[in-house]
Amino acid sequence: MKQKKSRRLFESAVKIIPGGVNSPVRACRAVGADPVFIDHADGCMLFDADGNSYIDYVGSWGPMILGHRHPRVIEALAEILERGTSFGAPTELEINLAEMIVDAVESVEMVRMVNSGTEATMSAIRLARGVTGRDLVIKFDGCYHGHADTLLVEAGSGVATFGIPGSPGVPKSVVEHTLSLPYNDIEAVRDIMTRQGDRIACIIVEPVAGNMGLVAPAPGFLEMLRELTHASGSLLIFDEVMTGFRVAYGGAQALYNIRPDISCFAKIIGGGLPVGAYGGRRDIMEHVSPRGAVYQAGTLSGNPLAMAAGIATLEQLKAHGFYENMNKKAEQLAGGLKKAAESAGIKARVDHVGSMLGFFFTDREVTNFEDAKTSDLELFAAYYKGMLNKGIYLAPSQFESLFVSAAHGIEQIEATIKAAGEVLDELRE
Ligand code: HOZ
Repeated sequence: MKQKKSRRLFESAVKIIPGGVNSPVRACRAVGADPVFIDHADGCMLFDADGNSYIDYVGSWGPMILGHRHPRVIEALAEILERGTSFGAPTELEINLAEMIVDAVESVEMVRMVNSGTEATMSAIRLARGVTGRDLVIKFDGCYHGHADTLLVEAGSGVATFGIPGSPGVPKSVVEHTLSLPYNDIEAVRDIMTRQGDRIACIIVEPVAGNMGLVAPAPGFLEMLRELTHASGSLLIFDEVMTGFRVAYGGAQALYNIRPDISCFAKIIGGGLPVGAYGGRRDIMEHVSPRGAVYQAGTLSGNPLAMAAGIATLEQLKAHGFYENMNKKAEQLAGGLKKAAESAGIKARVDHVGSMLGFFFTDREVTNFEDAKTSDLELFAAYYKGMLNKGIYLAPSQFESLFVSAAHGIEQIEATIKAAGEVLDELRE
C-alpha cells in the first residue's frame, strides 16, 4: 500500500495542528500507525490521497448510514447552496427536521438544535440541573458523552483509547458533582439512588454503549434506570448520539421500549454535516431559553445546510425494510468475523446491535468497561494494520464501534470477512 502522500500531509499537519489531527482518535496512535488522509468517498468506499481504496466501517464515526454522497443528500445540499449557507435566523427547515425527530422519537415533544453531540449532552445536563435544582450527575464508566468538563470522567472513546482517567484543565470542583458507575451494574445504581437519590439531577447513559467498543445493555438495566430516576425525581437522559436513527428509526429507546426524559442526538440527524440536538418532554424543554431560564445558544445552530442534509437522510431511513436490510448485513458480518476468529484460534468476542458492531480480543463476556479493557490491545493494533493493508478501514481504537451502512453490499461484507480470516490466521502464526 502506497502511503507517500498521506505521510507528507501528516508531516505538514503535525507542524500546525496538535497531533496533526482535529480529533484525537483519528491520529491512530493507539495502533502505532499514522493516519491515512482521505481524498474522497463514495457509497461504502473511502479513497485516500495516494489512490488507495478502502471499505469504510467508520462512516464518519456514525453519521454516514446511507453511505457517502447519497444522491438525495447531495441534491438537497445543492438546492440550499443556491439560497445561502447560514442566516443566524429561523428557517422552515429547522421546523421540518424538528418535526421529523418528534414524530420518530416517542419521548421527544420539543427539540433544540445545536452543532455537535458534545453540545447536546452538555446542554441536556445543564437543563436537568436547572429543572431539578440539583447538582449531582450519574454517568457510567466507558460511556463517552463528548468532551464537556462535567462528563470527562472515566470516559470512553479517545479518553479510553489513550488510557487516561480524565483531562488536565477540568477543575476537581466541577467533576466532584459527577459520579461514574460500572455500566450494566444495577446494584451499584440502586445503592447510590437509595442513599443520595434526592441529590441526583440526572442519570446520563448511552443506551447501547458504543464508545468502549460496543456493549449492549443487560436485560433490565435501562428499565431499572427509568424506575429509579422516576422514584427520586431525577431525570433520565439517553445519549442517542450514536444510536439515534441507527439501531432503529426511533433510536435505542424504541428498540428497548423506554421513555427517557431528555434525549441527545447528533451524527445521523445531520446527514454528515455538523449537527446535534436535545429534546424531551414539553414541560422540561420549556425551561430552555428564551421560553425558560436555562440558557443555551449557538450562532450556527439550525444551520440550513445541516438541516437539509439531515432531512434528506431521515427521509431515506423511512423506506420500507431499510433497517432490516442493513441489519442483516451487519449480522452476516458479525457472524463471519466470529467464525474467522474461531478458525484462527484467536480469542474474540463479537457482538452487534442493529448495524453497530463490536470486536474485542478477549475471551471474557464484555458487559462493562472493565471487561472491555481485558482486550489484547497489541493484537488489536496488529489486526487494525493488517486490515488496513487489505483495504478495510476500521476505527483505529479498540474502544470504538464499527458501523455498517445501507451502502455496504454482500460483496463488501464477504470481502471483509475474507480479509479478517487472512489477517487473523497470520496473527496466530
Ligand atoms: N470520539 C469520536 C468517536 N467516538 C470521534 C473520534 C474522531 O473523530 O477522531
